[in-house]
Amino acid sequence: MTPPLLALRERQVALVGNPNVGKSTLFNALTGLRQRVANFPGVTVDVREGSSARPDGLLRVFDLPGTYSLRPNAADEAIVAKVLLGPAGDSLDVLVVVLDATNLRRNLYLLSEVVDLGRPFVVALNMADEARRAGVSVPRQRLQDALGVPVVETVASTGEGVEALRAALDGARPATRVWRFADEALELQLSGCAAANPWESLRALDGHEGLREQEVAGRYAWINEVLLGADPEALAALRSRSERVDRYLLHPLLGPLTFLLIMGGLFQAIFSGAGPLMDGIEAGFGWLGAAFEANLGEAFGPLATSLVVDGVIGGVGSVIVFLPQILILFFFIGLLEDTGYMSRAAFLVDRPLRAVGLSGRSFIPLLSSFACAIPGVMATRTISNRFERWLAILVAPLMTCSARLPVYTLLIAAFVPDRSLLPGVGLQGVVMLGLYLSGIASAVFVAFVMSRSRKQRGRLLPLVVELPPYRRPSLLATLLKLRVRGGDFLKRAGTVIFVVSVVLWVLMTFPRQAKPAGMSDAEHQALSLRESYAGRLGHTIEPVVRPLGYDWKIGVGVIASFAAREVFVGTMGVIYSVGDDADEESMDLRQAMQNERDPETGRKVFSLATVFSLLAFYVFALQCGATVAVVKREAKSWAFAIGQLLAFLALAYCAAFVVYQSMCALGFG
Ligand SMILES: Nc1nc2c(ncn2[C@@H]2O[C@H](COP(=O)(O)OP(=O)(O)OP(=O)(O)O)[C@@H](O)[C@H]2O)c(=O)[nH]1
Ligand SMILES: [Mg+2]
Repeated sequence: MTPPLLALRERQVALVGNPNVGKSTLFNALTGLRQRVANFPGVTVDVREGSSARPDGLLRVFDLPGTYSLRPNAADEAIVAKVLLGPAGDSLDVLVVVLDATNLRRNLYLLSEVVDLGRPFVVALNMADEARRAGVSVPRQRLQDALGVPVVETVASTGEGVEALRAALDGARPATRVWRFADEALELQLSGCAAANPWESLRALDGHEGLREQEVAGRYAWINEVLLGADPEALAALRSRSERVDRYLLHPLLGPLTFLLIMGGLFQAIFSGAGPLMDGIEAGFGWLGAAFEANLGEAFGPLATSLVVDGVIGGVGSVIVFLPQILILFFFIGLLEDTGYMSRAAFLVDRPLRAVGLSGRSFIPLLSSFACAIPGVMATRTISNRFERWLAILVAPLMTCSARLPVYTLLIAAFVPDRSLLPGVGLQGVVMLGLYLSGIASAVFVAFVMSRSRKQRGRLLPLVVELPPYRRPSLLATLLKLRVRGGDFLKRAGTVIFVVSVVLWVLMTFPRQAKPAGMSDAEHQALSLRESYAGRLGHTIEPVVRPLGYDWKIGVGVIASFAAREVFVGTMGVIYSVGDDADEESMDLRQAMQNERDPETGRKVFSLATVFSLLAFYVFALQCGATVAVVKREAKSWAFAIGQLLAFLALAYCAAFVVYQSMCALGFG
């Protein structure tokens, strides 16, 4: 190999610090990437890598989960210890210890541990803006003198001080141990120990009585020394603003009420806010299909035209229509995350969750699952109790993820009357809220049953929820987050849903049926569909789905949606465009579904009972390969992942069956 003309200096840098101090924000500022950040502890649970190339060299940056100590309590903290203390740590050139300048007393503890590792480091005093606003005097100089390494004030969210920090990396060096044992004998032993660094020396002393307590006391004595003269009152002033707000938001009565109002508002917004945009996108795809057919239909021939118009535009388009809703959902979740309200909600639900074997610690993983179960399951790494973590992984997929939103919306918009119950409260929004609540209720139920069935219940540690101060969300940051998530959604539509749509089109189009003389176009269409591969498959499974009120077409849609839930919508899009009577005016998907009739009985296929049976199925079914894979990884067990998949499938089937049969009995069949 020829050596590069200009050998770039490469440095590996890891960001270490307490949870919620702004490590990921700093990571984003350094690398230009978009790691997830939010105003609550435990957002990052994995090591993320990014790099930034500059004329002076390449910076490879690692964003780590937050931790209070290098002696881990939970899986996410263990990752930090593993990286820093393991072989991976040896390749790190610089540790950037990120401190929250408004909360130094607690933050300095971890710093005192990192110093003991004997590695080169620098310190970022982040949240400098909040410290200034609160009038806290940050002992930057004193810290720098005590450690002998650069200490730089930063505001990661605006980028202030980030350049200075980058420049300061050159000054990184190891520091000598900063704290002392009060007990002289211990101190003598520790300093006499020949291990490579103080951290290992401490390990060598393990087993000494009272060692841990003495160590902690020694570290805090140093912290108090550094903080001498810093003004704790000002910090209290900063916190008190949040506490005033919390008097309402954590009130035993007003708190839960506000929580429900916020959630209710969200669903209302999803419906009323997204409508016009969705209509626009729908019209756009309709126009696109028609334009393709009119201009290129001749050149492509009927088969290829059908593939493009019915398969691709019909399938992918009908899913992309839901982009505005997904964006509204994520916009709201983003606001909740960035303000700091999430931790309050965790606090509110801690008590009730304890009754079912969970705790406030499970709240954020479960709430994240409303966006998607995958980050939700990963976020369970912050839960230190093994059984609770296991329970949270088990029920996370019951939370209504955004992939269900298109299915719910399509069915609700088409079949639930758009009636207003109270001023500003629509029936459709209420049904949507009900579906979300059903998911929650079933999760609570499953957790309850599982925690009761366990003979020896694990002791749940008391919840020390950390309530971050309320922060004003930045509109720009929220929009950037939206771009990432909207991009993910479109990527799914462009890959999974695209492929499944094309495959379905093929299954619905072949084998081709010759048109017997005298048969009308519409009859030929129906015959082709019935005799296609999909049609035959659908008819084979029909006996299984009949008791749930589904015809073979719905059955095909449900099966296809095991690839991804949104595929159901795409399938309906393809089925009803392929099956569209050629001579009929093309109509939108909702109308097509409303008008669909059983060819034998002439009854509407989508009765209310069928619609709600479908909704019930989607509340419970775990139709997501990616979730199964992540559950397997996090629970470290295929049996768990497959068992969960099958159990939820059985649950979904039973729920749909009960809903359909009882609604039929009530006359909604
Ligand atoms: N005012 C202010 N807010 C900041 C600053 N840096 C980060 N934030 C905000 O603080 C919150 C936490 O930021 P994150 O980057 O997610 O923190 P983290 O350290 O990665 O947190 P974990 O991943 O949970 O350990 C977010 O709401 C950020 O927008 C800062 O310098 N000033
Ligand atoms: Mg983070």
